[in-house]
Amino acid sequence: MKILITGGAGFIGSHVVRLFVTKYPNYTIHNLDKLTYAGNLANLSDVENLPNYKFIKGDIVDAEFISDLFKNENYDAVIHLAAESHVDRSITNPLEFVMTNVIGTVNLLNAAKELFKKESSKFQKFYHVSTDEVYGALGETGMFTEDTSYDPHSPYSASKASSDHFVRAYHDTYSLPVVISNCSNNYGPNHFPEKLIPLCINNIKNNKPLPIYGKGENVRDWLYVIDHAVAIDAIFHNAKTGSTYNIGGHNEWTNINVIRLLCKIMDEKLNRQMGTSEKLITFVKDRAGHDLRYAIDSSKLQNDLGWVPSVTFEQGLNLTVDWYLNNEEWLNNVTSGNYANYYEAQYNKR
Ligand code: NAD
Ligand code: TDX
Repeated sequence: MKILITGGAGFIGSHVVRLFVTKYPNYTIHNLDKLTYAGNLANLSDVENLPNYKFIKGDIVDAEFISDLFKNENYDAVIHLAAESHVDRSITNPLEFVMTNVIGTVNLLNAAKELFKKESSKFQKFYHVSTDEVYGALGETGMFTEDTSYDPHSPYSASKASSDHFVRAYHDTYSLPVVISNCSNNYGPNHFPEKLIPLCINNIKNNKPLPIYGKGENVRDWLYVIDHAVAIDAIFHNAKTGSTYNIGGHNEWTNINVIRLLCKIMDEKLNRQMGTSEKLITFVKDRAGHDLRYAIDSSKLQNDLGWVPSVTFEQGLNLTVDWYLNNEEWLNNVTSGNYANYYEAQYNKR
């Protein structure tokens, strides 16, 4: 199979690309990424020379470029992860999220549809990677299932919900073979340090305040990123066309308890007196429209495809902290002012 993975230089995409190029040496994997601030080719330096891997720099918002790419490459399948992904940025600049997450997705769907309707077409799957945030917020109880109605609250989740609707519409209208998964919060190596966990790892390391929105009582359901990549592999290969799967690890934590656990792990690893890092916790103004609680019911995925998470939260957080402490250069590069120029220069050298 020749598969186009979009957003493969980002956090989750890089783990998906690595899994596919190493596990399936007979597949050809093209990684299409615009290399925004969140895209980083260093995430894939260990696999970039494999013969079945190719990087393509490009913007999914550019309809003509996408259409030509599909015509020239005649893909068998797409796994679509490219997106603007940070809720706080969507509050500041919603239009960028509409462009990439909605228009970009529709451009890919159009190109896939054109390929699919050709008589000689081998196109067999458009896999859209989405989020649990499309379902809105839960109260104290209940879980999101695949049948929960959409009720997005942030510009980010509204743009992802819109893209999900377009994907389903292309299935129902044009018979495009699509699959969607909606996953809970990921954490792990290569996570950009604007998101809660890597931000706090970086700040604890540098003795900076840990900004907790509101009272820290919001609940997220955390999943180790490699477990998400493994679920995507299982769904890509086994899910029925037109189906949806929720992905989550039954692992709900309030934000304040996540950060307390992180502080404890980092005190141990940095040989600091227990309790040192917790003193950095600082309660700040709440995020606008902050969803109270997310929780995913992933029993369909577990029952149909036998997927289960491979690590507990404590194990995953330990692995994550180890990765950040062992990859100082990566962390320093992405947090330095020269970051964008640095990676553009790396790319131009290739
Ligand atoms: P990320 O922000 O780390 O990476 C996004 C990638 O997309 C980057 O490499 C970026 O350069 C690329 N990109 C952005 N705009 C582009 C464009 N116009 N054209 C081409 N490439 C572009 O995001 P992530 O956290 O890895 O999320 C990946 C996908 O998974 C997203 O669709 C997101 O909605 C979804 N998701 C994320 C989480 C999570 O916890 N991070 C959970 C569930 C679902
Ligand atoms: O500084 C912070 N302080 C804080 O209290 C940040 C950045 C976040 N938070 C809170 C907000 C959330 O309740 O922590 C929680 C997690 O925040 P983020 O890491 O920004 O993630 P979230 O908004 O939950 O969205 C994430 O999960 C679903 C990803 O960024 C999305 O791309 C994914 O779809």
